[in-house]
Amino acid sequence: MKQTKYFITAVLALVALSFTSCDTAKDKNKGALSSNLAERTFVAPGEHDEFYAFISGGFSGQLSVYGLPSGRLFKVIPVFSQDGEKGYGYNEETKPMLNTSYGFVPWGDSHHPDISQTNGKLDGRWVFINENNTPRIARISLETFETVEIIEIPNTAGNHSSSYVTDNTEYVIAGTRFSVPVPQRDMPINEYKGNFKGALSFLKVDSESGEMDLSFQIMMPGFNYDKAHPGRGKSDGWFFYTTYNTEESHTLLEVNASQRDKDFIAAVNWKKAEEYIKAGKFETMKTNYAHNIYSDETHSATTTWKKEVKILDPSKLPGLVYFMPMPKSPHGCDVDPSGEYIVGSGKLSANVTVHSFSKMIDAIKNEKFDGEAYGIPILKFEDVLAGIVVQPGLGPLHTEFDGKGNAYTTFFISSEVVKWKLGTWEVLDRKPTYYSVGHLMIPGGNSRAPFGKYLLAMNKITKDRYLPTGPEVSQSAQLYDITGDKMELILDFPTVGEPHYAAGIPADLVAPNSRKIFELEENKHPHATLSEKDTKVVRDGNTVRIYMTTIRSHFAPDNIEGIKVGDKVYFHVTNLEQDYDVPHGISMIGANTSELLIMPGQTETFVWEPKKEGVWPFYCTDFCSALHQEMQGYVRVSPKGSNVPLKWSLDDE
Ligand code: RUQ
Ligand code: CUA
Repeated sequence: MKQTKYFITAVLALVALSFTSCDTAKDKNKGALSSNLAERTFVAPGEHDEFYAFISGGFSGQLSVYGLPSGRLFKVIPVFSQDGEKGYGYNEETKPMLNTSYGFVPWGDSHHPDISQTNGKLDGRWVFINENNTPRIARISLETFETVEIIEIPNTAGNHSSSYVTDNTEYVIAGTRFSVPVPQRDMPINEYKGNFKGALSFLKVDSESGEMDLSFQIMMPGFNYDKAHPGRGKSDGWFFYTTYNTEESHTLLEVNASQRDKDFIAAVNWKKAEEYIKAGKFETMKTNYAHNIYSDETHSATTTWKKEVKILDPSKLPGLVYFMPMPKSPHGCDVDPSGEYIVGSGKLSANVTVHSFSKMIDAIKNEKFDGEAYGIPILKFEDVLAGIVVQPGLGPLHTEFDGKGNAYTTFFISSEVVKWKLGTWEVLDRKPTYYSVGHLMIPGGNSRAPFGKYLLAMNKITKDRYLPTGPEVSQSAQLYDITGDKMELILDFPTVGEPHYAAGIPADLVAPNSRKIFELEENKHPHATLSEKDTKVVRDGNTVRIYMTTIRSHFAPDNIEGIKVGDKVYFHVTNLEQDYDVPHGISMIGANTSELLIMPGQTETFVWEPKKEGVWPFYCTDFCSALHQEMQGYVRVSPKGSNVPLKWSLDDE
């Protein structure tokens, strides 16, 4: 009897053992597990993704468009950097988009995309994104998926606490990470303290056109303004900014800006700011900044130089700004969908600290202040504290929300995403990320109505995740299914550049409005050619303008003579196609710019300055039809001073 018992135990143990080893084996080659995961991210051929994800490119300066859950890359939208693929920043039409008060800047550092909202819900009209290095905010149209506006931000350096929108996209904001002398001037660096300033900018967004206008700046003390978030719902009307270096140190910040136990969250009442502006309580400062707008009618961008900005001084304007103490150099500043909780992530703190909007309002009403900084009242930490998530991980950075009462915070140092409960502050789940996660995104996760199905983590370090590609490896994004109690990592995919934040939206809020063509009869480009019979070549001194058209599968004209060395030749090319997905390209040997990629109904221009006599071909760069290879032409270039007459033709006519 005893023996039988032993025998059964032994068998059970063996069975258990074989189960374990079987599980481990499966885990190792990820057989059943990965086919199950693959199903959840698989979008069958011909089917569409459920979400768009707009992922910032960081040092690429661009914004890439991915599908979720597949992780497929659809487009890289050029924003702050030139892009030879699309001619952006190279063709004459889009060059003005990169004008700044520092001159033409061909590169940018793009950080935080945010989708426009109506009543605190994503409305799918525009994406805003900030440029950190040469302070700018861009607006991208979700009809054309093109950058249609870039505005420079004056008095700013390191435009990082940007570019988030209010509940009704009344404003998109920009804030300076580095404080600087305002106005800029020659002065000793070690006189920083008390003299440098931090500008917080409020850009009004036109509710119809989306056009931005720098309404006013709040001139804050010389701290670093790192991240920002608008109030939502009950806290609509406020904006919150994390600060660090409240020590106002100007050197070795890794030590000197980490002295204080607490920095601040700056709470800015922007409705109050509007009142002060209305009441004329501002100063007008002379400045100079570029405002670049691209028109879908002229297919061209123009730069307007703005010369003034309205400045509000918070030390003199009661009720405009309050400081809430927040532990240890906070980075992320995130507001939950109800608008009650303001989450600050102290990079050097072991905890995540959450402040309460209603407590803040009470403390302000009761005037319970704990001193002031440069005339701005400081609230007492305990009076505004909602709760603390105790020791959830190391190096908290950013938090997003699923709309079901949960928050998700990334931890850079401990490489994980931690799910915790709003109100009880308990940690519910944690999952590793590979590796060193920065931002995370839940579609609509910073709005009043998140779509809490997927979470995208954006990692700084990739190491062994993909095949090696030399010393530089791609950054990676990781997708988690967050519909269950526990998060599940279901996909990782490489990203373009190094993403800082992303914005996700259900595809059906965007896809139906996506533009297919530009109407030819609405083309108001000053050098458009609307039919082949209107094509021509015009000389004015050394300047030659070729008014050219494209249609499958030829250029008109395709033979041009009478061009001379030393000429400046403008190719104004109009694509006559009126069908979806039929762009034509054009490239010219010896042109020191990029090709053009011209959408149906659009006109674009490049400049060619021929340096050598001869007969030089041009061709279409976009495989447009079975006869794409036949889509080519010649330009005859004669020596300077030659009298070969100007001539152009198609089929010798
Ligand atoms: S900020 S993680 Cu612009 Cu956090 Cu990048
Ligand atoms: Cu047109 Cu190829």
